[in-house]
Order: sequence, then C-alpha cells, then structure tokens
Amino acid sequence: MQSRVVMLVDFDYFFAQCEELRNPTIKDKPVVVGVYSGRTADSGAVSTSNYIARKYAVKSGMPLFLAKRKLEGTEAVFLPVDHEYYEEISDRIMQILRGYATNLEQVSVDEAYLDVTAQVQGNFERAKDYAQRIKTEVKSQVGISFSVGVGPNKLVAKIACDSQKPDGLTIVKPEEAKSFLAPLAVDRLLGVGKKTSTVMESLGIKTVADLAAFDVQRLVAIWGKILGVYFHNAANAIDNEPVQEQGEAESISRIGTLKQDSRDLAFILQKTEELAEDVAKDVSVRNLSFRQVAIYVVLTDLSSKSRSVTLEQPAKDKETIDKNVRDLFEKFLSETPLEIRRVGVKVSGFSREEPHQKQLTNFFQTT
Ligand code: DCP
Ligand code: CA
Ligand code: CA
Repeated sequence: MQSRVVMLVDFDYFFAQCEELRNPTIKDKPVVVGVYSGRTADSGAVSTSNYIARKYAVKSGMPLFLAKRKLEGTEAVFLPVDHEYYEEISDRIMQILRGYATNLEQVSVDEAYLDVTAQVQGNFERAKDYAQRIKTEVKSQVGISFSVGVGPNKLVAKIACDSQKPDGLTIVKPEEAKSFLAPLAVDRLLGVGKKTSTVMESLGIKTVADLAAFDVQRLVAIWGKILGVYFHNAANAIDNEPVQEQGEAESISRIGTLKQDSRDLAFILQKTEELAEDVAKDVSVRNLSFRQVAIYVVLTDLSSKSRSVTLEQPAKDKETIDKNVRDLFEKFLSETPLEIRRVGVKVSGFSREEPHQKQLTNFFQTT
C-alpha cells in the first residue's frame, strides 16, 4: 500500500516574528512578546521571543522581570501580545497552505497538518521540493518563515518538525520512521506527560525504542486498551489518524486593517469584499452553507463592536455576504461618529454538519 505523505507546518517564533514583520527595525535585537498582567510595570509572563533573545536563555512562560534581567545591557525590545494581528497573519498563511493540500487540519494559531499524498504522488523526494516551494511561497507572500516536518503520518511529521528549527525542513521516509523515533525520550510522544513518563521509567522505559519493545499486553494492563495500544503503536511509528478539517461547526472569519482610518462606506466595503472573498472560498472548499453573516469593527478609540444578521435561508455565495455586510455597515455607521480602523467579516450557523469523528489526539493538548 502506498504511504501517506503528511506535513506538519509550525511557524517560527511566531508572535515575535509577526512583530518583526510589522517593524523590521527590531529584527537584529532581542524581541520578547509578553502578556502584561498590569499589576506592576514588569509583572506578567513571556509568550515567546525571537531566537536572539533565546540565546540569553529567555523562554516562553518565564516571568517578564526575569527575562528583563537576562537581557540587561542589550537593546532588547519588549512588546505586549496582539492576538488579533497574529490571527490575521495566521489566517493568511493557512489560506495559502490550504491550496497546497487535499486536507488541512489547523491545530493552533501557528500549526497545521497537511495531507499532500496526492500532490506528490506518495513520493518523499518530491515532497521535499514541494515543501520547499510552499516555504518560498509563504515567505514571499506573507513574509513569515516556518519549519516543516514530513512523514508517513501526523505523529512522525510533528516530531520531524520539532527536530530542526527555525526554518527547518525535515523529511522522514516511512522506512526510516521507526529508527528516527527510537533514540528519543518517551515524553516526546504526544500524550506522554510527566506522570506517564515517570511510571514508564519505573518499568525501565526511557526511550521510544524501550517502549516499542515493551509487551503491549502489559501496557494495556496499566493504561487501559485505548492508551496502551496508542503508546505501543506510537512507539512503532504507527499512527492512522487522518488529517481532517476541524472546528468547522463554529464559524469562518477574516479580519483586516484599513489602509487608513475611515468612515467612507465605499472605502470600507473595498476591504470587506476582499475579506468576503477569502471567507467564501473557505466556505466553498469545506462545502458548507451559512445562516448568519456578521461584521466586526475596531474603532479609532480601539473599542470593538460586532453586528450580525440571520438569513431567511442558508446561503453559500460571496454576493450574499457582500450584500449583508453592506447593510450592516450602513446601519453601523449611522450609529457611531467614530472612524473605523479594522474590519472583519464572519459567517456562521452552518447547516450541513459532518459527523465529527473524535480523534485520540484531541484528548491531548497541543501548542
Ligand atoms: N505561546 C504562548 N505561551 C507559551 C507558549 C507559546 O503564548 N507558553 C504562544 C507564542 C508563540 C505561539 O504560541 O509564538 C506558538 O508557540 P510555539 O510553541 O510554536 O513557539 P514559537 O512559535 O514561539 O517558537 P518556535 O520557533 O519554537 O516554534
Ligand atoms: Ca512555532
Ligand atoms: Ca507551535
């Protein structure tokens, strides 16, 4: 049987790279993005940092004051998180990636699995060129670099990706998969946390190779059938979880920043029509119909508002989005004297819902 070809794409130092993108002058300095709790000027935690800051042992989750101390005497730049902006960049990249895959499964703001088996005819040599092409495309279109792992399944692709960062491209062919995993510590497998790895260690299981060689019946006796079999298979580089679209029951949206603050309907609609085009494409790729159309607005005072309308019957076309967005904006502009800075378009209330197959990996947390 032909092997699947699965990619895991993970954007490099994502929040910090987004900040470098909007202000390239900070690129040569340590950049730290954090959540400021506001109690004191320095209280809060590091979300992420660029690789220059990482040389000074700055890490995600670290208290900000500690990061400041480590970076003392440098020209370090500290910035607060701006999730909406990162999501906007993420959406643009995901949209490009979607065009390169049969299926795309987004697992977080900066990570997605792609099934590209058909695109590369199951050939891992071709997969390498293909991955390189996608990297080049995203870099030139959006300006963001990412690391990619390619393997015969999601499990191997993910670990391959983690093995070389930033700007990495790691290919693990089906016949190399087991030996690629073998020397790694068991806690590198998704679902093997601190508690599990401590129990495993007491059984003499330290590496993935140890786990692969361990009697599966004993694993089942300790962890139950589902987890025991999962551990056994994972250690043997076996993973049949499909790459599948997630969360499509909720909504599809796009947000963008206007070139300048404005109250001009035609100018605003120019932007929302661009956004609606992306939304409509997504709706059509996923073969959905929507029942609600909404707008999202950030005003010059940075407050945000949304307005929505429920359609009489489900629709799937861009024209319906455009028309309702226009109506919503006409009404909205008559209600506020302020200028608009950012706009969003959202559709929801999808009528066709696929039976959602629960995946084992959904039980585990990913970042
Ligand atoms: N993040 C966060 N708090 C954490 C970990 C991560 O807010 N404790 C956010 C910031 C990251 C983003 O999630 O930019 C993605 O997390 P990753 O673990 O993928 O880390 P990065 O993308 O920052 O770096 P890398 O280049 O190692 O992927
Ligand atoms: Ca990342
Ligand atoms: Ca990630």
